[in-house]
Amino acid sequence: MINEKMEKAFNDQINAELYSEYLYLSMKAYFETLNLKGFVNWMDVQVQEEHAHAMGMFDYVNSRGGRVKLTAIDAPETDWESPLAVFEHILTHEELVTSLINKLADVAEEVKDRAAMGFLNWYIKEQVEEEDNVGQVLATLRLIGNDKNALLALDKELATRTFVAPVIG
Ligand code: OFO
Repeated sequence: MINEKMEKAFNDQINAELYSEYLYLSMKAYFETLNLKGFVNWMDVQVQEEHAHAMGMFDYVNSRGGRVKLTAIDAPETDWESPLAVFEHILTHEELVTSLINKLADVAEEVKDRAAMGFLNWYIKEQVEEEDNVGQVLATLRLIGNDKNALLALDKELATRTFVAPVIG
C-alpha cells in the first residue's frame, strides 16, 4: 500500500505531466498558425510522450493500491514571439519538470518507499533525454537566426520524429 504523502506527491506530478501535455498541445496549435508542419509533428510526439508520462504514474499509483485524484489543469500560454521563443520556453519548462521529478524522488526517499524510488529512476533518466532533445533543437534555432531557408530545412527534419510508446518503470 502506498504511503499517503507519496500518493499525494504522485497525484501532483500527474497534474504536472498533464499540464505539460496541454502546454505542448498549445505549442502545436501555435505552429499550425505558422504552417510549420514539422514543428507541429514534433509537438504532437511531445504531447503523446507527456500523456504516457502521466499515465505511467496513474497506473503505478493504482498498482500500489493508491487512489488517483485528478485536479484542474492550468491554462497554458497560447502565443510566442518566434519558434526560438517556444524552444526557450520548453527548456525552462523541462528544467522545472526535472526539479519536480527530483522532489518526488526525495519524497520516496523520505518515506523509505524503495519500490517508488526504483520506479522513478525511469523518469529521472527520461528528463536527461528531454532536456537534451530540446537543447539540440534550441541550439539549431539559435544558429538559424533569421534564415528562412534554414528554418524550413529544420522543419523538414522535425517532420521525421515519431512517437515510440515508452516502457515505463
Ligand atoms: Fe514529462 O517530461 Fe516533459 O514535461
